[in-house]
Amino acid sequence: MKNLKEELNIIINNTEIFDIHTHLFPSNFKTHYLSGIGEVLNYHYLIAELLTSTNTTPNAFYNLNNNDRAKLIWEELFIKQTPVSEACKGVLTILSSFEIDYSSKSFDQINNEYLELNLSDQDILNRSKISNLVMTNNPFDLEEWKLFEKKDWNSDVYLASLRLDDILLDPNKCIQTAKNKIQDNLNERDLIIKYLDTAYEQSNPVYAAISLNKDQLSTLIENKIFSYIFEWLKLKNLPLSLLLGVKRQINKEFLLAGDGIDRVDLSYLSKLCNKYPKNKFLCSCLSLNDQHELTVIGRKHSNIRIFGFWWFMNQPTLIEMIMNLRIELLGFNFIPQHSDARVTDQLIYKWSHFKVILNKILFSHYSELVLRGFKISEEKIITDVNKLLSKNALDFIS
Ligand code: RAT
Ligand code: ZN
Repeated sequence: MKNLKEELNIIINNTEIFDIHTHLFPSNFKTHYLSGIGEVLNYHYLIAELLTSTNTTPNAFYNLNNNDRAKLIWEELFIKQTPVSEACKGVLTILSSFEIDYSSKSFDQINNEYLELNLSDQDILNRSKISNLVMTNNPFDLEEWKLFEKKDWNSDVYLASLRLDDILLDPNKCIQTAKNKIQDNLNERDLIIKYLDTAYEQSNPVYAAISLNKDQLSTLIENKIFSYIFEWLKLKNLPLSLLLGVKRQINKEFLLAGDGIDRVDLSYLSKLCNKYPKNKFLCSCLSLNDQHELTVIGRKHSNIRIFGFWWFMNQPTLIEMIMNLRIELLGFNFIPQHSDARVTDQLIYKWSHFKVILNKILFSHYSELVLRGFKISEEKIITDVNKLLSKNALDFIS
């Protein structure tokens, strides 16, 4: 085998990725598809940075149109300041990957050069080696759900997931939506289940998902509607993805950029795994505080699979530390990353940044095995990297 680092680099870059959690939509779904450098600059991670590091008020910012927002973010975060945060570096990774020389240029100049690239979503997926990705589909958002009335997009590439947050946040709205659709005299719980059945038939989802704060996690186990949903998920063999530890709107004025972290009690996660041993759970936690316990839970219950570095955890220093911990406790039996991309072009940076860390971490673990006389072959590395970037996720959802 050639130099291990080089070999790893080649294998990681040639392995196809299954991206298990995104907020992307196919390009034909024009009302929801986001792409281009203007949208990349409008990312809520960058909006939060702008609103906390400059004099721009949320009100003034949100009164601008998208183009002017992008312009302001470019001027404030990339020209006046040094764009050193992870979200800022991501923008620079995208521009430099297309060899756009952005130094001393205005947003309009960069935007024009970027538009000339004329990138399709498939161009970006190919470039990032994404074979499939999972969307976030809310069956109670009827505008968004119109996607499934259309047939002009590739449902083998863009896979569906049922996002169920609304059932906890606004059960009455969900019951009403179900009533309108089902038009039957069923009780509330049967209405919801029947509505989910319809949504399932329409979208063929690979999992259902819900994000939870502290209170929502600790009461999910006694939630009436959810006890039926767990049964339904089991019947469908559909995992439930738990996104744990978000506190929505800690600063309401920031809108989508205003969510923060909540302190969850992961003993409730263990209780869920025990109470529903035949249900499958995917799980990602938002706070660094929860990562050690989550990893231990991943060793204690075979019906849970840890995935990704969610949102505030998606920082290189944290990824390196926690991914090492996960490997030390779980071997390669977890799903190391998802992109959470909202703009298709973000796939480029989310995955290329992660691959650098993956390379470094795998190199150090393989080197330790070599020191102990273990033979690392090219085939072994290909198998491991394929597990990490694709197979573990595919196996768990199938
Ligand atoms: O990372 C994000 O973009 C967040 O705003 C959330 O969408 C989060 O990932 C979620 O799925 O709730
Ligand atoms: Zn997300």
